[in-house]
Amino acid sequence: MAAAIKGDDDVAAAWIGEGSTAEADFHHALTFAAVYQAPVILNVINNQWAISTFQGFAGGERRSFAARGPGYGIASIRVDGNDFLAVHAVTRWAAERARRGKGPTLIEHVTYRAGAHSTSDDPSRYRPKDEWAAWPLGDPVERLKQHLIAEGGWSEARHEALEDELRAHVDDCWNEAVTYGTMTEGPFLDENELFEDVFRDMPAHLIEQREQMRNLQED
Ligand SMILES: Cc1ncc(C[n+]2csc(CCOP(=O)(O)OP(=O)(O)O)c2C)c(N)n1
Repeated sequence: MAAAIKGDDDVAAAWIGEGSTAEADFHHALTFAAVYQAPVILNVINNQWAISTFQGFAGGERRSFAARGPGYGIASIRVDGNDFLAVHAVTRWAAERARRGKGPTLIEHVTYRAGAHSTSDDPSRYRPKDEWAAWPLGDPVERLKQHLIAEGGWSEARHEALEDELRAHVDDCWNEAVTYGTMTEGPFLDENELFEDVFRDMPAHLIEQREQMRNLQED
C-alpha cells in the first residue's frame, strides 16, 4: 500500500500453503487486498499436503483454492505449479495488473510435496510411500530441461555443467556459513537475553520464569 500511495510501481508478493488458507488471517488478507486494491500477488502453493493433512480438509476438493478470489472481487488463476514457463507467465500478468493499479491477483500453484514436510515428519505414516511417483505433473526442473532441449536452446552437457556450478556455489555458501557458527558447535547465545528487550518493564510472570531458569542453571 505504501508503494501505491507514493505512486511507485513496486509490487508485493506473498506465498502461503493451501492448508493455511483455512486460517482466518488469509481471509483478512483477501479483504484488505480487495478493499484497498493493493498491488499484491497472493500465491497459494497447493502442494496437496499440510503436514499430514490432505488439501481436501481445507476444502480443496469442493472448489479450487483459486475460486476463493472472485468472491472478494480478486482476479484469480490456477496454474500448473510445476511448469516454470506457465508460472512465469501468470506471475508477469499479475505483476503488470498490480503496476497498472488494477489491484491484487490470487494465483493457485498446483504442485506436490514429494518429500517430508520437515526433518521430524514421516510421510509414510499418512500417505502411500509411492504416491509421489504417481504425481502426474513431474519435476519442474526436469520438465523445463526437456522443453529447452527440444527447443534447441539447451543440452544435457550444459545442464550437467550448470548443476556442477550450482552445487559448488552451495558448498561454498555452506562453508562460509559455518565459519559464523553452527547449532551444535556454537557460539551459543546467553539464554538470559531471552527475557530482555520485549517489554519496557518486565511483567511478573517473566521475572518468575527467569528466576526459575536461574535456579535450574544453578542446580
Ligand atoms: C496457527 C497454526 N496452527 C498450526 C501450526 C502448525 N503447522 C506448521 S506448518 C503446518 C502445515 C502448513 O501447511 P500448508 O499451509 O499447506 O503449507 P506447507 O507446509 O504445505 O507449505 C502446520 C499445521 C502453525 N504453525 N500455526
